[in-house]
Amino acid sequence: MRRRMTSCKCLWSLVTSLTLFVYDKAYAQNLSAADVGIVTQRLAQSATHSWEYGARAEVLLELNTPSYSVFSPTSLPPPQQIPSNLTSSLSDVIGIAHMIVANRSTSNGNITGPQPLMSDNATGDPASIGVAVLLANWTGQGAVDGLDYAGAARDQLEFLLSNVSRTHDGAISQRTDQVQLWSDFVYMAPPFLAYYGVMTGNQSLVQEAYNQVRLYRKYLRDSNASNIWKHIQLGVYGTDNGHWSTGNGWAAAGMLRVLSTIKQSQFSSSMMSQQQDLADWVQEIHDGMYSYLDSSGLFHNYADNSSTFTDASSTALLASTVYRLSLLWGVDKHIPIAELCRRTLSAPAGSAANISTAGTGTVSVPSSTTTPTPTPTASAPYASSTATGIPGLLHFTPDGWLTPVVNPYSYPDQGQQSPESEAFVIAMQAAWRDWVSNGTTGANADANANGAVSPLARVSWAWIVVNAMVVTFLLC
Ligand SMILES: *[C@@H]1O[C@H](CO)[C@@H](O)[C@H](O)[C@H]1NC(C)=O
Ligand SMILES: *[C@@H]1O[C@H](CO)[C@@H](O)[C@H](O)[C@H]1NC(C)=O
Ligand SMILES: *[C@@H]1O[C@H](CO)[C@@H](O)[C@H](O)[C@H]1NC(C)=O
Ligand SMILES: *[C@@H]1O[C@H](CO)[C@@H](O)[C@H](O)[C@H]1NC(C)=O
Ligand SMILES: *[C@@H]1O[C@H](CO)[C@@H](O)[C@H](O)[C@H]1NC(C)=O
Ligand SMILES: *[C@@H]1O[C@H](CO)[C@@H](O)[C@H](O)[C@H]1NC(C)=O
Ligand SMILES: *[C@@H]1O[C@H](CO)[C@@H](O)[C@H](O)[C@H]1NC(C)=O
Ligand SMILES: *[C@@H]1O[C@H](CO)[C@@H](O)[C@H](O)[C@H]1NC(C)=O
Ligand SMILES: *[C@@H]1O[C@H](CO)[C@@H](O)[C@H](O)[C@H]1NC(C)=O
Ligand SMILES: *[C@@H]1O[C@H](CO)[C@@H](O)[C@H](O)[C@H]1NC(C)=O
Ligand SMILES: *[C@@H]1O[C@H](CO)[C@@H](O)[C@H](O)[C@H]1NC(C)=O
Ligand SMILES: CC(=O)N[C@H]1CO[C@H](CO)[C@@H](O)[C@@H]1O
Repeated sequence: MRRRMTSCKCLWSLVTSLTLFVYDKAYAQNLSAADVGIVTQRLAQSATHSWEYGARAEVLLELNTPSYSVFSPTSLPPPQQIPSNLTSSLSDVIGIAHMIVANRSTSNGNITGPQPLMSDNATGDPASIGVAVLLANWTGQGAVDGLDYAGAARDQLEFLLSNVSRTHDGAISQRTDQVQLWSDFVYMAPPFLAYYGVMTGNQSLVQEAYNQVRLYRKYLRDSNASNIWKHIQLGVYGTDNGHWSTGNGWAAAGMLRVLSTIKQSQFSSSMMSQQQDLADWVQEIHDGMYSYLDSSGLFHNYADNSSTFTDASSTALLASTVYRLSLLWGVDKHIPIAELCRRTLSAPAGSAANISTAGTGTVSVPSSTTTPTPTPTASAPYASSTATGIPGLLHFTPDGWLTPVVNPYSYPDQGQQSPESEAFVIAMQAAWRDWVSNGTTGANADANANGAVSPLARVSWAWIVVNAMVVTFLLC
């Protein structure tokens, strides 16, 4: 009797821990703080281009100092006096602004007057660093290091508004040598224009941010391809009529930044229709993009061209925008599919993802193996992790690079180590964390006509767990 009790207890705890393990692995997948710490390190080591600095500054705010990100539900501008418990987490972002402003004269050949924050043939890209520069000005960094952050931001603004060529209807070119529009621009320049307008109380700049988005959508949206955006239009060379997935992600993410900047600003109540448009245009991209998602849980590099390789980079960026749209505008339609994408990107090696069949999408570890419980090599918090790799994850290399990814310097080609993809992982993780802490709204949204699936066999798993427990109970 005594022995029987003991073995029953054993069996009971085995069954519960096994089922909880399976449940956890299948449905509670997320990157650990140590994993994100490694990704953060890879980004810090590799970001050297203007837009990489800009994206890095933005995602560091979102991850480590969310109250200073435009996605904070608090009003903009943020407090001028940085609370003492935030100086440390803000220091990397202020450091980026410092390094860029200290070097901009050298970078631009010692010219004075209107100029980008760093020399670049892409006109919009340096402006992406402008939000960090405006923040450095606003929080009084100039009094500490003697740099003129406001002047640097003003020169960048004037350069964009006055020096760069435009289309006849006013869209600012993304190139210096010809008038050409790239979907990427929407993340780079409009969020800076909007933030500048809010910081200086200049509503026409906020309106200009909106106008640029509206014009870019006018030229790039493809009504022949479910309204997703073409990559590059106009110009005498370099047009790309394809629907680059990362470009659609940049566009959605940029629109959300503008939307949130307006929403949290003094202009919120007088710019309601602009906010509604921006939210609608983000959803329009989601509706189109997710209808093309590959059954592996990743987008193809060109969303609607299944002969192009699958790309985890755009998959991460777009997932981040789904959580943000839910948080900002209560649109939960694509939450279940974004959750499948996020779980796929966070899954242990050996996992199988298949999201092809409506209602039965899964991301699960193979039940036949006893292996790969990923054991991160460090447990330190995000910024100070000293680990060197992420072993055992399906979509990361052992040293922490997201894979497979597009080459960020040659967009038709597959790449190896993409700094921007590391930023997108952080954006996804931060947005997901905020969405979780706000109550995971939409997690149970129903399947919809665009291929989204309900968050799976949650019910079936509950069924298995309950059965296992009942059987064990009866046996005992
Ligand atoms: C910083 O301190 C304030 C109180 O002064 C507190 O409300 C806030 O949660 C703290 N933030 C962090 C990140 O510790
Ligand atoms: C400063 O700009 C120069 C010229 O563009 C560049 O070679 C150098 O790497 C930059 N320095 C830093 C710290 O970015
Ligand atoms: C810019 O100024 C620095 C320091 O005065 C000088 O070393 C450098 O040669 C100048 N660059 C150009 C392009 O004139
Ligand atoms: C801009 O383009 C020209 C011509 O292709 C190239 O020589 C130059 O290095 C580019 N400048 C930057 C900052 O990328
Ligand atoms: C810079 O910050 C000051 C407050 O310290 C603010 O009054 C000014 O408008 C800011 N300038 C810009 C360009 O944001
Ligand atoms: C910007 O435009 C002004 C006015 O036309 C011109 O003087 C200046 O050289 C231009 N600056 C750059 C960096 O192109
Ligand atoms: C807003 O900014 C634009 C561009 O710098 C400027 O021309 C305009 O005078 C500003 N408006 C106000 C009210 O400051
Ligand atoms: C859609 O296709 C039609 C017919 O080929 C073409 O005339 C039109 O320009 C296309 N629209 C876009 C946005 O490419
Ligand atoms: C997912 O399942 C569908 C239908 O069973 C199959 O055609 C597809 O190849 C599978 N995809 C993956 C990535 O396993
Ligand atoms: C799809 O991609 C393949 C591989 O890059 C390319 O050869 C083909 O032209 C593309 N198809 C379309 C319709 O763009
Ligand atoms: C959290 O959700 C509520 C509605 O459920 C919403 O009003 C609020 O703005 C959300 N919080 C954030 C951070 O967006
Ligand atoms: C926000 C959240 O749920 N984070 C979890 C991610 O996974 C780790 C385990 O790897 C948990 O400890 C976290 O709580």
